[in-house]
Amino acid sequence: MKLYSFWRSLATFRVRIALNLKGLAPDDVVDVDLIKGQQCEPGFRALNPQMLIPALVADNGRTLFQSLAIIEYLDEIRPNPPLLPSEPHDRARVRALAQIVACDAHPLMVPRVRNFLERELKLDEPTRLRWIRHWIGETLVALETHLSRDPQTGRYCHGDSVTVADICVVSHAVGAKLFNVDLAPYPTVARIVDTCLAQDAFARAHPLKQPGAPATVTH
Ligand SMILES: N[C@@H](CCC(=O)N[C@@H](CS)C(=O)NCC(=O)O)C(=O)O
Repeated sequence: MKLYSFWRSLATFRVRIALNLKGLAPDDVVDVDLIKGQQCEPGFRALNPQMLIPALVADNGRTLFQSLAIIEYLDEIRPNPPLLPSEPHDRARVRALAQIVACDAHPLMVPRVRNFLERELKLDEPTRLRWIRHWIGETLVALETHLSRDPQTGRYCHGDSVTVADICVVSHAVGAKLFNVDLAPYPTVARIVDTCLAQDAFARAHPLKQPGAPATVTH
């Protein structure tokens, strides 16, 4: 397997966590520098016309894209430990929590959106940061409300086993920290995130642990 990755990419962070949980290691990790705009270069564009990472070239040579699709693929080829519960209603809840992050929140803070706010709409940096922190906060409120009131929340987002919901919630919380958003007002989210990040599979996948990452980030 070959993973196209960048230290700061939260979507690739999700895939790295899933690979670690499954005990899978890509043979090759190719750096796509999002700050330099390498995702838009012809070579990568040919691989993923959407010009986004992650992309995963599977052992059969076929290219997979979209983090949630890649994670479900990994779950299907390597079913243990499972990243989705077995009962349909539970699966829907886990997928819904994951999609709050991956489908609704994350797209509002990716480089292409931030670049558009800066270059086309001419928004200054404080205003762009306000945009990002607003959507991070709205998402944390939604996650905290769902997780704190639902008896199905356990040690993790759903019961006492890690699921794709935890992978996504951790990616959002780590993104929040990169943008200096305090998690203290969201105690259930913070507890689950701390529990996950205490595990090697999550900790090793952290953006700041990847090659090329700076020691600290302010936003
Ligand atoms: N929904 C996609 C999002 C992928 C995505 O937006 N990736 C970001 C990095 S986290 C990216 O490659 N951005 C490049 C850009 O915005 O130009 C997924 O979950 O894989």
